[in-house]
Amino acid sequence: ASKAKPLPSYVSWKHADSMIVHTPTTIETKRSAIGSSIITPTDRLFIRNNLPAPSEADIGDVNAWKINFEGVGKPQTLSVTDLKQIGLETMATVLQCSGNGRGLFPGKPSGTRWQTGAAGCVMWTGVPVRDVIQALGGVSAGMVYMTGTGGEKLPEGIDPSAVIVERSVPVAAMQDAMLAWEMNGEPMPLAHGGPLRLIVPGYSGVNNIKYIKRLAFTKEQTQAAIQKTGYRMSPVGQKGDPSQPAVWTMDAKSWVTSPSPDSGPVKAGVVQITGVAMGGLEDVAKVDVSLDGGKTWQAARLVGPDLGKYAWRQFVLATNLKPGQYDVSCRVTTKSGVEQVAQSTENAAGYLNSGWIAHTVKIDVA
Ligand code: MSS
Repeated sequence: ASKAKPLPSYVSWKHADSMIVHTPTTIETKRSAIGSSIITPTDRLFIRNNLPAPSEADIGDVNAWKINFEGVGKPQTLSVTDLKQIGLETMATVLQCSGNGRGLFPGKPSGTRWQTGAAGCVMWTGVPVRDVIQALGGVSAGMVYMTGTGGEKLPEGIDPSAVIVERSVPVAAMQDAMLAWEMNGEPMPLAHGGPLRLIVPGYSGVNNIKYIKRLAFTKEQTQAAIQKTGYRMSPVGQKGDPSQPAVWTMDAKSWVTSPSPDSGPVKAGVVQITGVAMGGLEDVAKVDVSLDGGKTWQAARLVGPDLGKYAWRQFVLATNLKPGQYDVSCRVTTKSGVEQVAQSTENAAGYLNSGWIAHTVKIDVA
């Protein structure tokens, strides 16, 4: 393993021992550091920025932050203060980078070699998008996509569409979406998208626009490169193009968090095998655990309160382990009976790796 890199200054408040710093803009949570209390502590939540995050000086007064609404009955610019008057909701969702698990694909897809830690379960507070849109006279007729634009300052001398973080999702995703100003009980940290962030439950990380400055209902997907050619399920060896599926919704997925190779040796005797499980767009129904790489399975117990279909569940299996080596796997099944896949099809950029085989951990019990 290479020498641990220090946390960059804009996230110096993160819990260093829990994090793996890939680059200053890609920082993941160690497999064993995700915790067992469902919600991922903010100082342990992963970071992914496609552009450098704005500074406090760039942002100014957080309540005065403005967002433009377009493609609605009464297009308007509203401040965070205005939004706070319209409505209030709290919800938990899994925030997971599209590339989480990329480093576990057998090939070598380009991009950060994330393991399991570009994901967390977060409690968001803000206003439901549908309440705002209702106040603005509803979505204009014929609109097919909801398009969010990030408020970063763009580097000069480059075609803005090549770098801007702007994503389109199907308009139906608006029903459960939120404009959030609070995260895990605190004002939204700048690094995670404060003053205002779009949360699109069930959709992968990139669709959850930070520092959102525009929400538009549009007939077409944005022409921004991050949508047009980026975040596409491109076959290995091919470039991204609009004919390939966009990286939108997440699949059923689970992984063991403890024991884990990064949490030290395991003593023979009773071991609590724990992990996290998500259903994508659906509730988790059950999680099975295997100690022999998938030959035999045992039902785990779901732990703690159910925070809704967009949150993850944590699970535990107490088992007596003799000294030896074990291939520990887990597999989630959703409410409608969809089982986590054994293997995700590898794609050029290594997106959406949900296969349980690749997420298996080898543990040594002594
Ligand atoms: N937003 C903005 N504005 N910018 C950027 O860069 N990124 C993405 C999202 N959003 C961005 C945004 C991504 S890509 C992700 S994952 C996320 O975000 C992350 O988050 P955090 O808070 O954790 O950092 Mo992948 O799919």
